[in-house]
Amino acid sequence: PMDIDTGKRELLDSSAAITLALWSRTDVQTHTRWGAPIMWDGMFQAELYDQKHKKNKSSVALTVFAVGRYLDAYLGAFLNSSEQHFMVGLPVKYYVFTDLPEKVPSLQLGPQRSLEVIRVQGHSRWQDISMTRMKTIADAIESDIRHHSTHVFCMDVDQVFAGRFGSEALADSVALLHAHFYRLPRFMYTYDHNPKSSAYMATGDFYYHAAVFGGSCASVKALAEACYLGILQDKDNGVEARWHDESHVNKYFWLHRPSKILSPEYCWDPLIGQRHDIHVTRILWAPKHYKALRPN
Ligand code: 2GW
Ligand code: MN
Repeated sequence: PMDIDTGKRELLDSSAAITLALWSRTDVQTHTRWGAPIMWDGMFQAELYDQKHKKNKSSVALTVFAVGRYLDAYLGAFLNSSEQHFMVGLPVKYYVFTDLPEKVPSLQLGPQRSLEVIRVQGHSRWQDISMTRMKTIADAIESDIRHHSTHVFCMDVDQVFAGRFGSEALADSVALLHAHFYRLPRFMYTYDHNPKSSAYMATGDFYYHAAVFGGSCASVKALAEACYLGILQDKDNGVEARWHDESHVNKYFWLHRPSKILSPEYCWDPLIGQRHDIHVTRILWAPKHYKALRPN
């Protein structure tokens, strides 16, 4: 029943609206109270989004960090699966950030798809590997990405594409519902609750997962810069947010609401098991091997 509103909003920029009202989901929340669609399987026609984005000449950058042992453990499977499923039919440029450029696996890329390897420093604390991504992403968008791509997605490497992750996911500012929290009451969201941290928030709309976020170059750059400044400010104050960069991402999307939200189908943890509202899995979390992979 809520899809009529979603349909109206999408009508502004897409012919997909016509079918949205017909192809609805009634078992899940399909739009936010500020009018952003929440993309669930069955509420859109993929081909219409593809047509629109080809016509608009959309192109997509995908940034991924593979530092230290994460390179051998995850990068090959991430890239191979993304060749099968990520934005197929649109120009895609991968940006692989690593401290081991010579170890990046070579792979056969599809037409209009390219890959650039950019050297970054390793860090002795894993929290810093994760948090300094924000500065690197902001710099790369400014110097390179914005000249080649209209949109950018930033992803964790410890995951594998398993189904279409296509142009329906594109919008000005895109956040992802965390698979472990989407059905939990708000008080259980693990926001940063320390008033001394710049990521502090007492409440929020949803709990978002920092493993996938995206949007236009300008929006993602603004997010990455804001998160990085928050992280620096916390360091000055001798605090660290509860879930590192993810806490800052949640704070940012609370202050700057996303224009599109992806359902947990877009980044599902298979350890959760079967859920009747998860009709497809588009990205799956890879198994974690913390003991072996985390340096400290
Ligand atoms: C991370 C933790 C412990 C030891 C190593 C690393 C590590 C991370 C690393 O050695 N090399 C590396 O390249 N990374 C990158 O950081 C890699 O892209 C990885 O996917 C990302 C985030 O680390 P990850 O995937 O181990 O952390 P998760 O899955 O618990 O991620 C969530 O929480 C993080 C903050 O703690 C981030 O916000 C992340 O975006 C969230 O998905
Ligand atoms: Mn991860």
